[in-house]
Formats: sequence, C-alpha cells, structure tokens
Amino acid sequence: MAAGVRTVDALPGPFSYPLAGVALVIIDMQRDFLEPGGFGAALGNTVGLLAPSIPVIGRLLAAFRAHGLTIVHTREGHRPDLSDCPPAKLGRGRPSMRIGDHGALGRILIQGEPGHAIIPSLTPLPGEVVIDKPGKGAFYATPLSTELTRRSITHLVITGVTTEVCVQTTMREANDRGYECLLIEDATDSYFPSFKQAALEMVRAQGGIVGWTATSNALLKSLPP
Ligand code: TIU
Repeated sequence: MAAGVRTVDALPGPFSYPLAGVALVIIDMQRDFLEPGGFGAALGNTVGLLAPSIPVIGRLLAAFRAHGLTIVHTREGHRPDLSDCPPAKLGRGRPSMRIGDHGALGRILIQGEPGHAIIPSLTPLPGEVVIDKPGKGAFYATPLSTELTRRSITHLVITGVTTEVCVQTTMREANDRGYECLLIEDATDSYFPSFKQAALEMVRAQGGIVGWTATSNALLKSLPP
C-alpha cells in the first residue's frame, strides 16, 4: 500500500484514504438546527435529538486539527434580502416561523444572525474552510468543488446534521463528483432516528452505492498515532 494510505474498518468493507487527500466535512452544526428558537425548532422538531453527535464531532475535529488535515465547515442560510432563497423553499410546509422571520436567535436561517453561527464548541479556526450554502447540498451554488480541488482532496469524511437531509444530499452530490465518501455513524444525527438509520443503510447498500459508513472510533484508530 502506498505511503500515507490509511484504512478504516467500515461498511460495506474497508475504506482506504490517502492522508494528504482527505478532508473532514462538518455539515451545518449551527445554532439554527441545534438550539431552541431556530429553524429546526420552527419546523416542529425536537432539537435535543441532534445533541449526541456534538462531542463526537468535537473529537474528530480535534484529531484532524492535531494532524494538520483539511477541515470544511458548512452553514445553511440565506442573504438578508432572501434573493438566494427559492420561493419553493420559503413557502414549504406550515412552520411556526418562516426563513427570514425574527425569532429568538435572530432572523431564521439568515447569514450573520446569531442562529446562523456554528455552535461554540465547534467554531471554525482561521484557515479552515467555511462554505455558506443556500441549499441542502454543500456543492450546489457554492465554491466547495473549487476549494477541494485546490487542496487536492479526493476523500471526504462526512459528519453533521441532519443525516437524511443536508448530510445525505451532500454525500450524494460528492459521490456523483467522484469523491470517495465515508459517513461517520455516531457523528451525524436526525430529528427522526429511524430516518438516520435508513440513511446509513441506504448509502452503504449495494456494495456502497453512495459510500461507506464507520464509527468515529474506527476512523480515529486509522489516523497515525
Ligand atoms: N430540516 C432538516 O432536517 N434539515 C435541514 O433543513 N437542513 C439540514 O439538514 N442542514
């Protein structure tokens, strides 16, 4: 095996990645999804269901930082004038508050508002990539492809919320662009635990039709000491 290639005990089989070509992708760990008073709560969800993944992502973030590896954070949100929010997204469902309305964390899902920020324990450091995205996928209408190509990244370790919405959409977008993707099972959460489980199973089915899944401990064990 080439120097610098690491292997994770994963499903549906081992996941190998080059240390120089891997990035940790942390999807939308924002106050708007994880705290009361934000977008997730406005949609009627129990935001506490997303809490278990927080410390797990914290451990992965610390390990990637310690090894000087590429780290990408994403944030879902819109411009204050909502010019990047399609009417279909704005009008969907019957939420208690809509995107752009004033809530306990500022305007719902609007860039620069308190709710748009990444939660304090996972705050990006200078030099880490931060991608603002108007959609559920992190590639649509963002510079993510350019940023990954510039760093010669070929393999993505994917974490964040919610598993079957922004995480799965991003993983499918990445898979179609040729990235090898590993979803970390305990570093992602959903407001619907059964949807999380289904998403994990569907990405690794059919020989890894979308990618691989593994535990955070398996990924951490694969890193150099
Ligand atoms: N509603 C829901 O489950 N998720 C989102 O709206 N965005 C993300 O997943 N980040």
